[in-house]
Amino acid sequence: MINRRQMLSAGAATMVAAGAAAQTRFRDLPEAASTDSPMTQVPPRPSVGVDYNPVVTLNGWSLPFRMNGNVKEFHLVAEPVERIMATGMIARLWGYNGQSTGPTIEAVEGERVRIYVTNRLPEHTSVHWHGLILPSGMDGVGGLSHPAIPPGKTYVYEFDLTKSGTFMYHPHADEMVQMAMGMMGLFIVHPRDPAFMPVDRDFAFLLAAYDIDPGTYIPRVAEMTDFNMWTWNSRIFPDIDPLAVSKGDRVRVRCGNLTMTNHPIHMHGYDFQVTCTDGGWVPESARWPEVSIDIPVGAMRAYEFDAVHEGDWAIHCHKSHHTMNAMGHDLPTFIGTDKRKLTGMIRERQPGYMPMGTAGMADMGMMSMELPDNTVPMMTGWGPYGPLEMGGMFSVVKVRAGLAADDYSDPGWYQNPPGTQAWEWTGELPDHASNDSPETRLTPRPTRDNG
Ligand SMILES: [Cu+2]
Repeated sequence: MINRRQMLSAGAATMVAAGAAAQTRFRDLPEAASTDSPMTQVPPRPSVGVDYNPVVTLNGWSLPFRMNGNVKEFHLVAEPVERIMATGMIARLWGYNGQSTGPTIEAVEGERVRIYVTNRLPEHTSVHWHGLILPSGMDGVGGLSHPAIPPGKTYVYEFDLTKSGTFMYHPHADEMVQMAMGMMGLFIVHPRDPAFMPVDRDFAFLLAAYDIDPGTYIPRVAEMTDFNMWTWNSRIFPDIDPLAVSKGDRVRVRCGNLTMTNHPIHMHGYDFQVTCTDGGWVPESARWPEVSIDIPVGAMRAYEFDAVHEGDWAIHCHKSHHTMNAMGHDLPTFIGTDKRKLTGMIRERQPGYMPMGTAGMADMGMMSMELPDNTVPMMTGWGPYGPLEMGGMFSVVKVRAGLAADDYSDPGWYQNPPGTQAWEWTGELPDHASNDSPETRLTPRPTRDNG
């Protein structure tokens, strides 16, 4: 393997072939691909190396690679980036290759990878390959595994991918600041046997939380708990792309959590099973059905389902303040109050003032309030029938018949077949039962009158 002196000199000079098994042709750095687009970029199937069905990173992309002999080479660049979190909101973050979150690294079980990491940050960094089994010196804990990568330098990580699965990467140097600034990415290792756990669509995203005050651009990096931007791949609803699925597809959704709290991800319309964690594949006998899957801090979960139910199905974090965008939490509750007198007094000074929150907070989703620069409404997003009153960690799984295999574009809103949508009742209402007693009551068995 690489010794420390080689590691330190790898930035300026080219790497000497590391390890007996590695064959190299190129002696220069692989090109560092970059993108300034926050849109989902569906990766092409690999044209060299072992074939696999690429992962689709929501509002993200996969890092191009080159085969250097039998080694798959990548070039990650840690650098300041601008991320459009949603229309009207830019975050000045740190990321990789032009974006936060960073590009997804995809490779195949059994391959050797060589990952060049160039540090264009103003401070040192490192890359920890979360969940991967590798030599201690490649583990990326600055100061423990190797010296942290100084600004301007390039280090090389090289290891064999001993198992397939769902992993991620992030710095392990000034970790609190660098992750609060958006430094993270997915690392997917496909099985060498294409017949093992095949799926038709394979989606992936990382949960990341930021604290960006309205009107500002840079996250408050010392925040511990009170975040206001709950993102998937550093995007917030309504600008998280939908998950377009063709009816009948076998679908996998992979999700990793690099925030400071857990996120119960709930998907409507289906039950599903967790098939993979960052520890490996879950044996079939150990899986159980779920409709919400809690993603613990610093963990990954992948679940699978057969897309047999057509429709538009919400997928979201079930902590309801995580499906909100920037909001003040110090709001008094006005539900049930009569603000008419107060409204009159305020309107004397500010004509057109509208009281809000007296019937709930849904009116905030209906109104277009004047906002400071560079922020987004707390709840937003419109569906075909009105405001969704959602932000943050929310998207829609859109299952449609007959989508082409490589078509991930938004198919628009689902047209519910006649007779399959809730409707307004305008007839006479039957009596409704009511109960003001706190005591447990046994419900009588239904009486049958059909003989
Ligand atoms: Cu959440």
